[in-house]
Amino acid sequence: MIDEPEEEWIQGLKVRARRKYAKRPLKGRGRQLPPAEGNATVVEIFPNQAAVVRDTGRSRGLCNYRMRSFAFGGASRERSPVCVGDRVRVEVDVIVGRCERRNQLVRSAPNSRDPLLHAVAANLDRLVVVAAALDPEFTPGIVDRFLVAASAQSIPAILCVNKSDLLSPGGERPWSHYARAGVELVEVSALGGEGTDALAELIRGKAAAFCGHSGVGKTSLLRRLLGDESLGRIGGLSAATGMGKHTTTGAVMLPGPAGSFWIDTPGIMNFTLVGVTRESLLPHFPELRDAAVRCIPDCLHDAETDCALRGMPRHLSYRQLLAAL
Ligand SMILES: Nc1nc2c(ncn2[C@@H]2O[C@H](COP(=O)(O)OP(=O)(O)OP(=O)(O)O)[C@@H](O)[C@H]2O)c(=O)[nH]1
Ligand SMILES: [Mg+2]
Ligand SMILES: [Zn+2]
Repeated sequence: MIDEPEEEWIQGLKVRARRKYAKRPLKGRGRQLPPAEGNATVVEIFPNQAAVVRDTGRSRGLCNYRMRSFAFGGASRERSPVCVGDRVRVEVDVIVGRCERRNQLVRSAPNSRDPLLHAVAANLDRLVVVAAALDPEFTPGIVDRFLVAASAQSIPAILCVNKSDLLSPGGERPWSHYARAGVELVEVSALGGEGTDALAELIRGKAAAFCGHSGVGKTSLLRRLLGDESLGRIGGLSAATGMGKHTTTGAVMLPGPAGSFWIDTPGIMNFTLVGVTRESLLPHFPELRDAAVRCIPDCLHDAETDCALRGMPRHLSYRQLLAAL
């Protein structure tokens, strides 16, 4: 067989190429810096470069990374050495190290066999889960997934229902039960400005990321909150699917009032639930956890007909996540 060695040779090349470019920590090099050593915050990522804002000023500057000084997340390879919200150490326009993260939101890549860890944002004080009242339709499953991702990283979440202008008076509000479950809930309209002052107050002075499906109005909201009509790009909805068009393509951190840093993110389907197992899922639904103490012995709170959680608003979301874990 003559083509076998050739194939091996090609495979060898591929393996070597993969080894060369795989972003694994080099032995003995790379460690995450303690937070006190950071002197800048990453605000946007570009290929091989990052925009940062230094602690000494508020203007953006572009930096390269010194690849070899980075520590990467253990066994998994990372898509980029830093993400938006990262605290870094900058020396003469070069990022020489990344500080330990307080928390991070990692995007899931369900179709990839050897997924790269893709952190969307790190070091957040709040996660603003944006949904639309209509156009696109309010989908509780995805909202709950975002809320669980935030809870698993100990990031207090706010559920922000946008496009309240599209609601008819007295119309149904399939999100009203979230307030009863203890979730901070605001109804806003980026279009008319209703409710946006209340939202601004909740995230004033904080690092807050806006996440949610494409087309729910994250960029429109940030334009309104920051009073900057030129910020980012706004997309319509696809006439064919009624869904957003993935207008925002990368996360970007925008300086706001009183030292706020607000992050616009691309419309993504969901975040990976890092560290959440079937056994540890329930506490991320506090109202279900509380009801579960009244439940039948050894109940999995899944399909059991006598389960005390049956009929509660988020039980279906819980069961869907349970099945996916
Ligand atoms: N009626 C109404 N439409 C809105 C409102 N906010 C945003 N829109 C519209 O919704 C569409 C999507 O807005 P974007 O701000 O681009 O949505 P996004 O969440 O940033 O979308 P991606 O960047 O794709 O994730 C645009 O056509 C906006 O004009 C609102 O409060 N009311
Ligand atoms: Mg956008
Ligand atoms: Zn039960």
